[in-house]
Amino acid sequence: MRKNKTICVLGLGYIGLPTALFLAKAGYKVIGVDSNKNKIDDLIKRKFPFQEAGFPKLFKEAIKNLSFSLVPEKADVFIISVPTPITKNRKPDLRFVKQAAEDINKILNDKNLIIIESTIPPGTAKEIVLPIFKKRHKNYRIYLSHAPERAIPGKTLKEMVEDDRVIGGIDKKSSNLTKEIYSSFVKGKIYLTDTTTAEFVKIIENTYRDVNIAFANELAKLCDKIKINVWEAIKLANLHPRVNINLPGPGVGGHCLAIDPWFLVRKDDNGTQAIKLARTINDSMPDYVINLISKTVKNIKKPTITILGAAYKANIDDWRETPALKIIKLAKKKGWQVKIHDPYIKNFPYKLLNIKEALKNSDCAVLVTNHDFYKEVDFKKYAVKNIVDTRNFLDKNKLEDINLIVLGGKNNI
Ligand code: SAJ
Repeated sequence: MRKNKTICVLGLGYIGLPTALFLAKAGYKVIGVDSNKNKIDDLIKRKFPFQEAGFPKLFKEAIKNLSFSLVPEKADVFIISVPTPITKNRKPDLRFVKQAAEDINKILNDKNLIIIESTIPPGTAKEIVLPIFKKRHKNYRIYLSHAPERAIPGKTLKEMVEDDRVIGGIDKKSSNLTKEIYSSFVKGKIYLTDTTTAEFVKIIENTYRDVNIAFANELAKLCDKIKINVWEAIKLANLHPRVNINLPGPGVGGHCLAIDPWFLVRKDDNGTQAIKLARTINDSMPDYVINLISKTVKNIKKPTITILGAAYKANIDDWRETPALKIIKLAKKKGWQVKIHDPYIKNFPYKLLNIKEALKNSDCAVLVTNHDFYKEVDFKKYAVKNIVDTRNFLDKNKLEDINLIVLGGKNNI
């Protein structure tokens, strides 16, 4: 049965590519589509655009049912997995989703199923995407659904298989057809609903986390003022059976938490005060980190600081929306010299140095990303005088004689 179906996956990013691989491994004939020629050329040569444990093995298992193309080809099922960024004014930018729908439209057949994986504002499938198909193919029976993923970068392959999923179709048949496709590799439960609810659920999951982290960041600033340690306070509060506060940090990065809440805000600007405020608090953290660094370098004329970790979170090479970029820009604006190190990132807008060069003659090392790599660094060997630890990550016992400021620790203000 599966072998008779062809699935065309549009957008081979962090989710589209593994989805294509899982479906090909399950026996579907899969065409992976991306407009980036270099990416397609690399994939044909089996070079992966990002690092994830298990990728080469999965690729090997999938390859016999897999082909790559720069443009969509005729298929039974189309999966749209393209980016949905926000504009400068923080409005949803649905350009890529609309383009994907237009591209599919040119080759669409009666009774095809279109699945939107990309995170989209509530109402998009029904109000924006469906009319694109209906306009051109008035007499077609079109099946359409939203099947958002929940996998967390760093554990993508594991979570794509194990997580429960929510699928919303424009009708029951669309939901059921989509469930059948995903059941080929998802071991978690699959819950069915309508498209707008599925769109909403995906976004409120990320917004919940963003608001929770904003609360933690606000507590960190407060603890600096009243001179207690926020990390200890949160740990103790979380012992309560119904309290689960996230951790503070240098700000919220990644393509999800920093973006998706705006999709809700733009549905009702006045009715989403808590969500908006959370975004503002999280966006303010790089400035707060700069203030902490300033305390350590205030007597130095043109200080040199070292950014440790440019990825948006630990042990991955993804730097989309990373708070490190904002910290670098703010530091440069102050006239500081900035050196940057990251053990995973290959290409970054600024030059990356090895750890020795990065820490040489540095006035302050700033731990931005809690990569395990930094646990092993001997800061004394590199004669580091000041450290700002924005994640409460470094082992204090190894840092005696170094002036250490922990975000949300005591005595910072
Ligand atoms: N962060 C904190 N404090 C915390 C947790 C995270 O400051 O306690 C920061 C991280 O350092 C990072 C940012 O938040 O900069 C986001 O990281 P994350 O690990 O919270 O989430 P993402 O963006 O990698 O993945 C999220 C996940 N969503 C939820 O956990 C609700 C993932 O399950 C989604 O699939 C993914 O978004 C997505 O693609 O939407």
